[in-house]
Amino acid sequence: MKTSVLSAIMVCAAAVAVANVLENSGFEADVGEEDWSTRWGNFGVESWNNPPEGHLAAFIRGKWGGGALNGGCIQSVPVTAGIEYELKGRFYLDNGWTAGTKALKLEFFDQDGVLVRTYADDLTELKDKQWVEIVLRGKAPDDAVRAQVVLEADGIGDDGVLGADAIELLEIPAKR
Ligand SMILES: [Ca+2]
Repeated sequence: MKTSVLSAIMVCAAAVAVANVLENSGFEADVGEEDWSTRWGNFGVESWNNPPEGHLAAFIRGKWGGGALNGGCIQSVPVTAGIEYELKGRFYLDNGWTAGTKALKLEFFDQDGVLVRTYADDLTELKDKQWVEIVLRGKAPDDAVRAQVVLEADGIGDDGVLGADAIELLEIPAKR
């Protein structure tokens, strides 16, 4: 009897356990090799616009802030094949920030480093001067060993910023 009660508790715990596998999800620590290892263009971490998590958020500035036509960041993490993942974050834009293309992506790679599946949201639901939650889900293919979380923009206009905070990659437990 004792054993069965314990088993039931463990099953319940497993069913609700949703672990974020990203490091420095809210950009509160200095970004570096251990977390957002790849950063480019007009990317920076700032305290602007009342970040929804902590005191800092990531921003891709318009051309005014760096001069580049692009910007972004990538974090790479190991994943478990066959498991459903949920990528979510809070995003913001203001002062007429525009880009030719912009996206939040979840890219799965096999052991040879070959991209085997991409899930993406093109961030069309963003609203001026508001932090909006974006969520996308994708299953890690059977041959996936790593994933990249990518925030990117290209063809950036002169003004404004795109903000990002609380970017989490959650392992969704299989239904029992
Ligand atoms: Ca933050």
